Amino acid sequence: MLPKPSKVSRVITVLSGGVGAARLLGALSMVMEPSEITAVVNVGDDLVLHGLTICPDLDTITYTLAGLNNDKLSWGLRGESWRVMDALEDLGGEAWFRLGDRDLATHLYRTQRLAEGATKSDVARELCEHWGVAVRLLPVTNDEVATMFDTEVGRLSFQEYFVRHRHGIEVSAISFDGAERAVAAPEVLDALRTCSRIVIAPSNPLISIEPILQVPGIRAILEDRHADVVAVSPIIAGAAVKGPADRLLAELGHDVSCVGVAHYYRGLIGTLVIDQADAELATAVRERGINVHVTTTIMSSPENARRLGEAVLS
Ligand code: FO1
Repeated sequence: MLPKPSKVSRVITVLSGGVGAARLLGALSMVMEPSEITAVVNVGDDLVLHGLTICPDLDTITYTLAGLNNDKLSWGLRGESWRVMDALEDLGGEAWFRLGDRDLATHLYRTQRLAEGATKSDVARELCEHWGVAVRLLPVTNDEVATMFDTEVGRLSFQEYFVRHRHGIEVSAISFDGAERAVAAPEVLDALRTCSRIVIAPSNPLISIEPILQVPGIRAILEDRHADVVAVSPIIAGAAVKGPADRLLAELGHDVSCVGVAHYYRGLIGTLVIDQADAELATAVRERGINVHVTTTIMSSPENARRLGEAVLS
């Protein structure tokens, strides 16, 4: 009798937040077939504002892979105008979370489709098809998961902390409302079980990756497959490339280094990709039973991005 065909395919699955993940997915698309990449995307930053459902991480990735992202802001669309927000501000409306005129069309479209009974997964697929994005984007769940911050000024939603307070206030705890009841979206668990490699993007471990891990079933798959899991450290030389990862790690008692990242992901990863600037920390990571790959992890040029993509696949 012939042996059963292996279920493992060549595809890779990337646990993804916003900007760092978008860049890594772009880098991976340079070195492998984009259609063989699945991104499982955080929805803990999502919000409903002006009656519109906004999914920042899904949109940042879609816009970036479509070549439409606003490089200057690192969110939203390039060539954007702000007439609606300016008019809203003029009326005294809520304008702290800036939605560009063209970006608004995405949120109008999503909200209409959700009202018709579509899911966030459906909308992500439709937007990718529209803009020719071949990477498969899967929101981790179609249920509501809200990342919440206990802070010195009270309990805040993600965007209140991140945008309204410019992530400049002290955080004492982070929680994920709804996560324990959430059901992984169609294809998510299957993608994680059957891919040849799972990658954790250089996104914020505490607020971009953790809400994905909190959805029932996901952490267990990573634990089971940890030898096949590669993470890219978002901390380089003791600082975050972007955003508040360094500040939050320190405030919540974690070591602000790639060793701290290795410790945070203990039991979940087999390999950590760290930056050359942290080469001397490789031994400390290895002592935690994790393989280390040292390379340039800042994707500041297409050559660097390609090298990181190759490192993640090697
Ligand atoms: N970030 C800001 O700093 N200010 C904003 O006004 C803002 C608006 C915004 C609108 C749509 C969108 O998809 C993202 C937006 N972001 C904005 C980025 C977002 O707050 C964060 O970068 C992510 O949630 C963190 O990954």
